[in-house]
Amino acid sequence: MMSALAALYPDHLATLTTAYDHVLANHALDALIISAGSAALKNRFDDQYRPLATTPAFAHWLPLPEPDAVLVARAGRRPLLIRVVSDDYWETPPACESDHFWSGFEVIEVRTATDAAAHLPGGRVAVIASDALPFTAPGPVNPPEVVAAIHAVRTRKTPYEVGCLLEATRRAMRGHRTAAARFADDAPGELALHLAYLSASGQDDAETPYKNIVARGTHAAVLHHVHYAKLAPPAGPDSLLVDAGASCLGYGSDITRTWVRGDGAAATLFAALVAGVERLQQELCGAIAPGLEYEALHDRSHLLLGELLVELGVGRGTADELVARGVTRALFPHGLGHSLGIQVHDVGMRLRPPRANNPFLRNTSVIEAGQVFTIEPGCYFIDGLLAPLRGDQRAALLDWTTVDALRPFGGVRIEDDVVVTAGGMRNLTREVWGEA
Ligand SMILES: [Mn+2]
Repeated sequence: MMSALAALYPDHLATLTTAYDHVLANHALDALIISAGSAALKNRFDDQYRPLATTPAFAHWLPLPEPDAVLVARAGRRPLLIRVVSDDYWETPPACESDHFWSGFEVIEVRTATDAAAHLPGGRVAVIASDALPFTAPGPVNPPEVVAAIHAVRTRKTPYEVGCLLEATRRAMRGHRTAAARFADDAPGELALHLAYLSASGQDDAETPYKNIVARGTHAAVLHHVHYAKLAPPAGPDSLLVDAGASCLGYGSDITRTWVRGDGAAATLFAALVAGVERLQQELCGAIAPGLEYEALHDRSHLLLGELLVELGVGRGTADELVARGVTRALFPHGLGHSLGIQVHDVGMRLRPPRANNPFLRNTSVIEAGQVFTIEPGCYFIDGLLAPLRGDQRAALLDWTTVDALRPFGGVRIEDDVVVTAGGMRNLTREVWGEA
């Protein structure tokens, strides 16, 4: 796997060098200085540090998780990497998973973070940094127009980046399969399921691209449920929602699956809801094509959910009515998806705000080949969002007996990661699911 990624890396580096050369030329710069970031104290009274969260622009160039490293992108020249190599007998930076990238850089080693300053170029430079620099910046820090330009570069993934995301997907899928099997088998508490996921996907908690969401029953109605119950709930009909990814060389996958246990009318209906959301999720994936507005796909997901609710007897009236009167938005209050890459909510694809009725939509771009994003429709029974509907004229648009029967299951979300191609899309998640 690593050798296949290593083979793709030179082209990634060449693409990035060319793209940065354009950014430098367009902004009258000779060089861009990108700081990897420093380890941050947990709080000012503590002497423990959080793990380094590498500046994403740095991670775009190379997967080196080293505090205080500095990358210098220079017009028409090989990039320069300044490393801080000290004799620290307390700790070492995490080992790199692969060493395929070294030959792409001119490397200088210094003893302290402040020593890096002596090797920085002067002249027309700008600095990209996610926190305080250990030296005086030789140019403006994070000028917005330059930040926007390098974010735009990140929206078109290279084959190397897609390869990293595919491997991150494989790792996550091992975790998802294991969590699903444990749920079907002895159904332990959320904490045990989370730990089983970490073990099967081969990562420590701090290495996951985002905090795993592991939610059973009503907890699945908490969109970001990360405070895991330590005990299993009492036996009975039950659901499990796992929204979890894995990392590979700085890139993260983001996958959600929902499972049901038990029989009986309510569990059977919830299983039909899960199957229905999965079906509409697949229909949305199939509709992806360059030139389409992502927000149009989001709007379409509401119409499809409206149809599903009517079909299952949860909704009354027509799908159009359920959408127009905000019922689907009470049941599915988040965005259809977001850009994915080095950051789980990656940059550059929300250049304009969404319409007012899609306030949490993180992707408002026109779909283009090379983009990677998630498609993650859901349907949840969230008391705080249902209460206003129960209390006004819209109450007639839901079958409340059915809603109350489904409430103990919390909700469903199905999420895949897709790469846009010239003719449509490649679904990394389903591809890996099919490999097993
Ligand atoms: Mn997501």
